[in-house]
Amino acid sequence: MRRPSKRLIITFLLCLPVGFALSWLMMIGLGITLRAYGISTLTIVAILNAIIFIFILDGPLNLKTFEWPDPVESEEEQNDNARHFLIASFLTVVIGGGLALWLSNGNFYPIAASTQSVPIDNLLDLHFWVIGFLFALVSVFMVYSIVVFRRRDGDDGDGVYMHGNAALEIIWTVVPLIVVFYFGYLGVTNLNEITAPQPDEMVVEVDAFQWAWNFSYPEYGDKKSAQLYLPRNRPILFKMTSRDVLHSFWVPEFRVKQDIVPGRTTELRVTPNRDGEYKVRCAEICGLAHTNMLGDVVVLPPEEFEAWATGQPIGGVEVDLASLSPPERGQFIAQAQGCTSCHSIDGSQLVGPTWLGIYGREEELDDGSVATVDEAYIRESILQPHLKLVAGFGPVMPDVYANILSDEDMNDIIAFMQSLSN
Ligand code: HEC
Ligand SMILES: [Cu+2]
Repeated sequence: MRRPSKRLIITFLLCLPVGFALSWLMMIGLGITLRAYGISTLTIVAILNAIIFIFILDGPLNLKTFEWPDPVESEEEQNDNARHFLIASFLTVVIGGGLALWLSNGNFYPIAASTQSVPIDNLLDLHFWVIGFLFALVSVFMVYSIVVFRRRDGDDGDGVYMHGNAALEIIWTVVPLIVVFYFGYLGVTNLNEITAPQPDEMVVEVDAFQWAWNFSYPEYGDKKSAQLYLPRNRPILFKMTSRDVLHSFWVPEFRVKQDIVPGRTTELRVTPNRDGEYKVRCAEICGLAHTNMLGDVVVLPPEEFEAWATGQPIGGVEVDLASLSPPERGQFIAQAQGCTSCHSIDGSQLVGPTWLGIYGREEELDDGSVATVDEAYIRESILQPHLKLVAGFGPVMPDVYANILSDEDMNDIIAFMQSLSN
């Protein structure tokens, strides 16, 4: 085995600080904090980087023998090349810039309704600039070459054989490296910004299940709701749990998104800053009716939210339940609670049995017995959904309504079902 030369050892020592700097940047870029991985990991990565560095310096680049190539073209050819290069560069800038402007101003995003949207949208706009430029760089030079340097009639010659271009290779390695690190840095600082705890946060508990959402407000005596009402400009801390499988909480207008994992409480911070009605949707495919896992999100001025949270009517947003007839109220509650994403009211087959003609129906159960659908049966089906299963259906109805629906709610739902059987 050859002993390492003195030059190699000196280069290695010189490379170490560079390796350290590079590794540190890399870790920031990947969002890994030193706190989590410690200085020893950094050292190992730094030494690896230094070794890679030496291989580059000592190998293909071989600094000792590196020389800039002499131009082989005639002056006329050089002028010609410069002209082509200029035209293609000009087209790249124009097309890339145009594309970036169009992408970042083209109204491709939903309305921004939270303070967290601002840094996220800015970052995305920045990406569009890089994407526009890269797209133009590749496609303009390619299309230009295909068109301008195409084979003419009678041209049977071969192309010039070129073997590498060290200067170009260094540039197209170093420039993207810096860009990627810079974006990594932006990503970490943005993530820190949008997940930082805020003063005066209101906790809203999110209970996700196949296939609906429930929200409760510990600050308001554990008020529960199937729709997410939020006050404008108050930082919200969502504490989210799942009853069954993986779900993901996503209101596109708020931009941020967070998985909900059974057995764990995950957190998400949002400060809604724009009144309006939005939808929360599940962004993790979670079973048959995943696409129906939608909930209403209503952002209100603080006074109106206060009214809602303390059980008073709020102007124009919520239906005044008291003014409705029992079947109308039942329909409203069934929709608000997500029952109708599994139970159709028109006879079509969804995840659960249709409610058309349900009242008084002779229902065959999966143990072979037959039950008549009456008030007691319906109550039992809602309060203990898995006690008796309708033949042909699995135990997928969420076992959650016992502490959400009041006795009156259930009476209204029963009245609604009766109205579907006349
Ligand atoms: C995730 C889907 C799902 C949701 C949401 C759901 N159910 Fe069900 N439901 C089912 C399935 C599946 C069955 C049949 C199996 C069984 O009996 O549990 C069922 C059965 C029933 C039955 C018995 C039906 C029959 O024909 O015998 C009633 C009554 C009922 N659900 C009421 C409700 C009400 C009220 C709500 C809302 C508060 C609701 N369900 C929400 C899936 C769902
Ligand atoms: Cu889901």
